[in-house]
Amino acid sequence: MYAEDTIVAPATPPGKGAVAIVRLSGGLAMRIARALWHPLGSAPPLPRRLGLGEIRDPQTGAVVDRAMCVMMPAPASLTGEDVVELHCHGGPYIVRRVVGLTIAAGARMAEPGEFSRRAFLNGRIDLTEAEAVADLINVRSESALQQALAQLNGALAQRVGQLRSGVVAIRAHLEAEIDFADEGLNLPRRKEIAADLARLIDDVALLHDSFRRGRLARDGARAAIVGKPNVGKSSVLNLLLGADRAIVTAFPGTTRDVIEESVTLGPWPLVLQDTAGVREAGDEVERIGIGRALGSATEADLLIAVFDASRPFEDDDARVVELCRERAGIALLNKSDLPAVLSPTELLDRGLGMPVLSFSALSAAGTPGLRDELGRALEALAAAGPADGVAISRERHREALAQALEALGNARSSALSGMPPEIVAVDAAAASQALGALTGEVGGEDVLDAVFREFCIGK
Ligand SMILES: Nc1nc2c(ncn2[C@@H]2O[C@H](COP(=O)(O)OP(=O)(O)OP(=O)(O)O)[C@@H](O)[C@H]2O)c(=O)[nH]1
Ligand SMILES: [Mg+2]
Repeated sequence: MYAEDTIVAPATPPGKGAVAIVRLSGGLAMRIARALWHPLGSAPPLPRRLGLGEIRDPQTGAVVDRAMCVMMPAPASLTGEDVVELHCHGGPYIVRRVVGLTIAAGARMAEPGEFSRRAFLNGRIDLTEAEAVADLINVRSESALQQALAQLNGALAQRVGQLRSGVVAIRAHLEAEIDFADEGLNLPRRKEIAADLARLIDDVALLHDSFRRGRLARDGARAAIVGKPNVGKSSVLNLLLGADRAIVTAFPGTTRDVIEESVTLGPWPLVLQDTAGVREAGDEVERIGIGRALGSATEADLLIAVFDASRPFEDDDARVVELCRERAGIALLNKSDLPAVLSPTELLDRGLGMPVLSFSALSAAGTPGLRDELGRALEALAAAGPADGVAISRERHREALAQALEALGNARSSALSGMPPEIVAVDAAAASQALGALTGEVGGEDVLDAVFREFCIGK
């Protein structure tokens, strides 16, 4: 990839629409635009102002489209380079034709994420802001939107910057020691530095632990619906979805595989998983399905455990109670429209540690209560992390913070055990490096490749 190339790509999705935007960035962008686009009326438009004109094929002079054009000169543009947007009529043929003309005039097709990558390389945005752009486009809920917007506004970058300044202050302290002390750190200084490191470790750990909330806001929590066969798990899924997604029959062992669907609960996205009924017996297919059900239950953030109020408690129910031990979630005592045999008290006596809700998937009785309980459970999951709401949402962020934590921990033990200040400084430098990698201040091409790979062409 050569930054001096002028790149072009449609900025709008393929297909028909009212308007399609073809975007150019690079040193030739303005020249290419002037060769193709001719303003209607007298003067060419001012920078950053839309003007109406015609796009013409420079070879033949034939009009290709009537289109608006906006020129955004460097450096105050999306990418930090000269940027031009041609707002054409939104038909796939027109877009192909206009892109073709720009390429004939010297542009080349952009690679996925190349506009954002250039914005990053030219210092317009940091890596976390670039990731926020990708997140914004994939948003499916209010919580994901707010999280992506905060990150786009630099909330995460600022927090990481603060942590990094903390490390820099400690390093400065150490440098002074290295310059002026000839034998190791003196005791009061050492304790002071260790205390500073301990405070910093707490702050980094808080941000590290916000991953769960960040992921929850971005991707949603997963709730597995578990229970023995025929208790009404698939009926509960269908009820929450408001659609006949899973097959429901009177035969135990109907659901064989994990069925996954997304819903939103207030601001939160929630992925519901209907699973095979857990029991000892069954054929090979059912046993595989039960294996998957148990896997889902282990991985899920929440469990919705379903029991049949019209049937006595059995060994298979006991397995479900066991599955719910120490887990967040809610238990449904389903089929409460039928004469009751199993009571909430008995479930609690049998060792179930979750709130129990009397429910009927048939009559929908208890649905508002279930939604409330799930909402509360999601809020509780989301409560971890810094109080100001800054949260990390990607494995990449978590790894960088884990590395910083490890390095700071090492620095602290070195300081406490009276190691020479140079040794402490090496660990502090590693922590600073890890934090810098998070925002992209430090790092190689491989990090950038990994971040921008998930972008589509035109972003
Ligand atoms: N009376 C009554 N019947 C229900 C209720 N919920 C589900 N059923 C019935 O119970 C039977 C089993 O329902 P499913 O939703 O398929 O149960 P499941 O737990 O998914 O069963 P498996 O997939 O076999 O594990 C069906 O005949 C449903 O119509 C309820 O609240 N009341
Ligand atoms: Mg089922």
